[in-house]
Amino acid sequence: NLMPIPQPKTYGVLGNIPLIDKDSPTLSFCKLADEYGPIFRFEALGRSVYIISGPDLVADVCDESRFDKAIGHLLKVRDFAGDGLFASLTEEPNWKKAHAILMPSFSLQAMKGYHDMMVDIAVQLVQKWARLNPDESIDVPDDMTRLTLDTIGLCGFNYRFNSYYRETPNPFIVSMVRSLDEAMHYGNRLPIQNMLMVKTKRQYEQDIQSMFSLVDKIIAERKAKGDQGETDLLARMLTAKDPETGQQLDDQNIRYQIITFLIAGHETTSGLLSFTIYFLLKHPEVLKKAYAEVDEVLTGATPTYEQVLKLKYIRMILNESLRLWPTAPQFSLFAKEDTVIGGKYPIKKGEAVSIVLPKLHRDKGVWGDDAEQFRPERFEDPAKIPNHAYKPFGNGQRACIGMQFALHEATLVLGMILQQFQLLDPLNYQLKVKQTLTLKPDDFKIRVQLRDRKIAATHPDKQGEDLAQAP
Ligand code: FDE
Repeated sequence: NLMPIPQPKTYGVLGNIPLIDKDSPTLSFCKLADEYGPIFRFEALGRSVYIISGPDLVADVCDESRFDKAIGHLLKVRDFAGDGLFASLTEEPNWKKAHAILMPSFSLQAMKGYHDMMVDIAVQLVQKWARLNPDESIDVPDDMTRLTLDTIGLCGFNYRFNSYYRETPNPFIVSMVRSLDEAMHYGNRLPIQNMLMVKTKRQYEQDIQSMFSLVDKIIAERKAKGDQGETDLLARMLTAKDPETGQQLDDQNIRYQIITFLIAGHETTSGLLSFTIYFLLKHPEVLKKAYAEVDEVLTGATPTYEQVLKLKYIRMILNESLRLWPTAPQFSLFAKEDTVIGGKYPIKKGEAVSIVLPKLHRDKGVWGDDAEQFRPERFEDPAKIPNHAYKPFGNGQRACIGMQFALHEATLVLGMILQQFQLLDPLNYQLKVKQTLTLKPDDFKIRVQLRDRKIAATHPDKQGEDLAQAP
């Protein structure tokens, strides 16, 4: 009862490449899935991958005894993220070591230690918005990227990117975004095309060097300063030992981890916040409930750690936003042995599958006929969440280590925004999704109005001030 796996039509050596929009591969895969179903074969320049979006198939490939994370699509990213957590194979020694060393830094408990730093950066966003003139609009993804970059910089390495003090993105980010973009496009070009793109290649190499030099400087400065009781990720990476081997991370790996956290920790979370604001703008009934919760829970000038945990409805809104627009929209696995999935599709040892989340997350069979609708109430009862049709943070041991971090940060920031502002949509924004490696609403602008003009936000709060002056 084995079934052949369908494949769209091919174009010579290019295989199926002409069928996808190179600037937005995931959305192209979703469209192809409408046509070819929950599994189809995709061929590109002699490589092939099965694109999967059906819940029963996903349940099978998420069985860690049969499948493990694949990195074929991340080979270029390894030029700058090396064998850091995100781009390494599970069997590489540095994955296991870094995973063991860094897990405690990302536990729910550990968020308590980051909370004040997250507030410090969120206050900067709120103050910027509070000081805008009524006719000035906000580029939401831009300001969210400032926020998430500055947050991971401060919590991770006690480094201030100070993105709210600059008009254009930090040069580090320009390099990072350009390298990621090149890494995404590289694999879909013919080798001869890549060879001819001399300028692009030179720029790419320069970008990587400039990322390395900033990060190496951060590491060297910390080492020179010596241990002064810092509790950030960097301190942990420099001192903690892997409980199993007793070994520490080496300097090159620490560099890769820092770049990894900057990549993984900022684009994804800023996309999440941007899509969420979009959904709130377009769903007044949800927004009303969100205001009610925020007004009940957030009683002080800035939220406490405990208050953030009480913002249950905000959490549900974020979950629902990650369902419809999972900002890390795809992840890949390979078969450890020959196997069969969904009871009928044969996958050979070493073959790769890739899960397209936006399609999986809208499966009507699992989510119901209103699967396309934004309805946070779906997440009311955690027991009712269909786990194999909801994977915004990936799967198993290779799932997102930053999940608690991203959710605490996003809940906190949304809470603070709603506490202070009325959201306005004077341009009646129509969603256009843009893909880099992650998804974001493109060219998304809003306006805001202070809900209460005498609010604390216009006066820097004491706590924020103290932090800003901390050594
Ligand atoms: C990871 C991750 C994932 C998986 C991928 C694969 O498998 O390939 C996913 C899906 C994700 N992640 C998602 C997400 C979303 C959001 C919002 C986030 N994410 C966020 C964040 C933050 C931070 C810091 C992070 N994140 C990080 C990370 C890392 C490091 C990783 C890797 C892990 C391992 O070990 O592998 C991830 N993340 Fe995330």
